[in-house]
Amino acid sequence: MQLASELAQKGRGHTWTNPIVGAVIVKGDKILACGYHHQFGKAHAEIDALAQLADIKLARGATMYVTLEPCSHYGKTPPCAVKLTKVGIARVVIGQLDPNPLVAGKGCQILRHAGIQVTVLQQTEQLNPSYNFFYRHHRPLVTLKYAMSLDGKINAKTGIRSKLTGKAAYQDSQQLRTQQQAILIGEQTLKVDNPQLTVRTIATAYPPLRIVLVNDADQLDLRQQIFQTNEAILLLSRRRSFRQWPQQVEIQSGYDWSTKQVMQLLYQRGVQSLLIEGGSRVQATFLAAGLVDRIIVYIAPVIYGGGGLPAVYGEKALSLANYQLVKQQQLGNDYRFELRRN
Ligand code: AOF
Ligand code: ZN
Repeated sequence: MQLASELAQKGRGHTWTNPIVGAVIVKGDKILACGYHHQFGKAHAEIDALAQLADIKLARGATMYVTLEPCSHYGKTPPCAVKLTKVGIARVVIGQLDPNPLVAGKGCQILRHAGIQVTVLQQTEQLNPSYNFFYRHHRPLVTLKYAMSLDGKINAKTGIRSKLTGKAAYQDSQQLRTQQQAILIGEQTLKVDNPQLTVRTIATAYPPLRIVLVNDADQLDLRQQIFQTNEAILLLSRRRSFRQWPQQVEIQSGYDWSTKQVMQLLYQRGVQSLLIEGGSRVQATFLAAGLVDRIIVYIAPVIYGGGGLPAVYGEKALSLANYQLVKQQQLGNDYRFELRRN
């Protein structure tokens, strides 16, 4: 299973909206074949492993270790569970059950029904945290990320962009973006920071969808940097929009866009992970709504003193009692803290 998990990792970044999955075929103490899910729409890990066998007859009586329950449905590909019964696999060891309701236990049923011995371990959940979260909670896994000064400010003066952190933290935040299917910011951050919200330093097959929450989209300045790149943008505007938008922009207007509405929309679209990147009020709103699952904070060794906005700016104090500090590290001259909800 350890080897199957390592194989699964090779597909990381190429399989969305599908999970990463690895599979190993074993007989006695011999490894006969290894496989993984290479890319969305392509063969599943089980089928990839079977294809690596020198002869398909070798599958008869063999054991397959697979990091996720074999599928039971006709999707982009036919059901793997059925295939395993046909080639005569004798035993399947499964890393985790598939939370996707299309499968969810039905894969195991098909295998057991055909007389295959099935063992389910709970060892591979950490391979696909947002995939699992999405199907269990019916919303994306939400990460909040911000950089702040030693005195908890995001800028030196309200209304200006301040460069807080160094190169290593920048590279780390680019890496973080590659793992997200969507990035969300508020209107103030769009205006003040004028960000691109793209992944620039790392090649990525699926650039995150860029989401901006605004009051009146028709008042936005189309010269802002976000509109100068081709990656998809989703504008969620409270006021109705009548404007002609550039082709990479999708507009949804005429709703309040409560945090709940945003989550519902993203769930409907199959967005499994969301990164919130500012500003202070948006962050406070999502935190207060109990919708933040991970918090990543970079702390830069500066003190802004009087001016500037606090990193989280809401009405009331928020308890982080059910969060745990899972990682702390130094990145250049900055510090990075990561908290997760229990
Ligand atoms: C994968 N790769 O190795 C396994 C998957 O549309 P399809 O046919 O590709 O089906 C996607 C679903 O199949 C996926 O959500 C998951 O439930 C199941 N298993 N998917 O992409 C794999 N084993
Ligand atoms: Zn499958």
